[in-house]
Amino acid sequence: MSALNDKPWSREEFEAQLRAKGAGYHIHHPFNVKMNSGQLTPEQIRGWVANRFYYQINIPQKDGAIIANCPDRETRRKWVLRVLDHDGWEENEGGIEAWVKLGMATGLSREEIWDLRHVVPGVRFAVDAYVNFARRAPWQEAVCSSLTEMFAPQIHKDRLANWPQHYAWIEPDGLHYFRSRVPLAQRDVEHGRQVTLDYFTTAEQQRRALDILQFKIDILWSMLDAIEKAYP
Ligand code: AHQ
Repeated sequence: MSALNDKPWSREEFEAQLRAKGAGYHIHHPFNVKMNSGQLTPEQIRGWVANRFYYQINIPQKDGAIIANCPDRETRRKWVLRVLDHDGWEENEGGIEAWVKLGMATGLSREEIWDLRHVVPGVRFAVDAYVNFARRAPWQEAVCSSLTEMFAPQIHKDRLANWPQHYAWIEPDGLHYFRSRVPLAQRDVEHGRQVTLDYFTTAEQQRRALDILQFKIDILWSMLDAIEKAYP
């Protein structure tokens, strides 16, 4: 495309292009489709929970990397909430502890969750790629990569709707994490969306933003590929 007619999309069209990436979101991955239709065994559910724990415990370090790279106080004041949501603070146990409780509700022990014995290489590499990207990239690019959460409320709502029916053997209290994430994801996306629409303004930058979002979508997808292969 010549530079002359390389006009940027309007904010609305740019956001629509970002949201169109949802077609590749891991909600559509065969493993997730099986999960939502009750086709997974207890061992597959436990494998997924134990592997996703590695993603969850790395989110605060990913967000800490964004904060470390961000010179803007207003942005940091908001972004720090994400660290607290996962690590907890004072008597609030946080999302990582809620994920441990999810794991224990599926029959995993606290010890085998925290010692990461079940985490497969493909999950480790995908998660490490996400954290390292956030450390190295401009903080606005790392913000953009978090926008896969535009599609997350639905995936959490699916679990809340389907697990009690299909996986009645899992203690319902264990689903607290999914319930807690829906409003938090919506709050996080509102901020990440504003930063992204404000920062990526030229046509070339907007194409870069789509590539960044695709990179993160591929991270989530490849995590399920690795889990699916490890738990046939
Ligand atoms: O539980 C999830 C979470 O805390 C986050 C943080 C956010 C980010 O900063 O990249 N993304 C994210 C996601 C969570 N859960 C995933 C799921 O399928 O349960 C979805 C994932 C995301 O869409 O990025």
